[in-house]
Amino acid sequence: MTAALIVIDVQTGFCPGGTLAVPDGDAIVPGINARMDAFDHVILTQDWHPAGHSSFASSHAGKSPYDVIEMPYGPQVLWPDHCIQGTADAAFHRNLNADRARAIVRKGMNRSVDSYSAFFENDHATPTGLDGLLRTLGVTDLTLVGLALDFCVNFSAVDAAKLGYVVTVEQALTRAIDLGGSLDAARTGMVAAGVTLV
Ligand code: VGL
Ligand code: ZN
Repeated sequence: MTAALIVIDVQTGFCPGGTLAVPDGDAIVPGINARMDAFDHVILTQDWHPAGHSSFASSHAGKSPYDVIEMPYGPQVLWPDHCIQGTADAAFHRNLNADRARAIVRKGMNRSVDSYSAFFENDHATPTGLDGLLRTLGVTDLTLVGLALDFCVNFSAVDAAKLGYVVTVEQALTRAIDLGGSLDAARTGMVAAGVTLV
């Protein structure tokens, strides 16, 4: 058994004061740092959008943040502008121990497709490369933590289970956005996919 800790999007933009702040998002940082030494590998993901990204409400005339639109790949929640490449908002939380990371996987760089999952863009087809990295490292078991539980952690956990990994989400080291029942739906979907929620 080879285990990796996958730390999802623990970035300034998703913490209080950020552009898409998850309530209490920064509270999980010390606990995540403390968990790192228990794993063979630590991987960080980073939401990394170009300005004008299609997931931003500001890119769609007449739309507001949290409206939902139909994209070629399915429904897409529109967000405030967030985590724009190279900005302070996109940086990891300043207290996250990024030095321990074997790799940083960036996602959401394709202007026309959002990417919640660490494994695939929201078209559920375009890979990020993380699966290949984990396989060549011999990783079998994944523990996911980070932000936000009902979006990027959820999509990453479900994809990981579909790819055949043994997947655990440590909920105490996550926080949720909880938009229109998204948290309950995420928990149900993760359990149905075979993810262990602790
Ligand atoms: C996320 C919304 C938009 C996340 C990223 O990290 O959960 N949510 N981009
Ligand atoms: Zn994003």
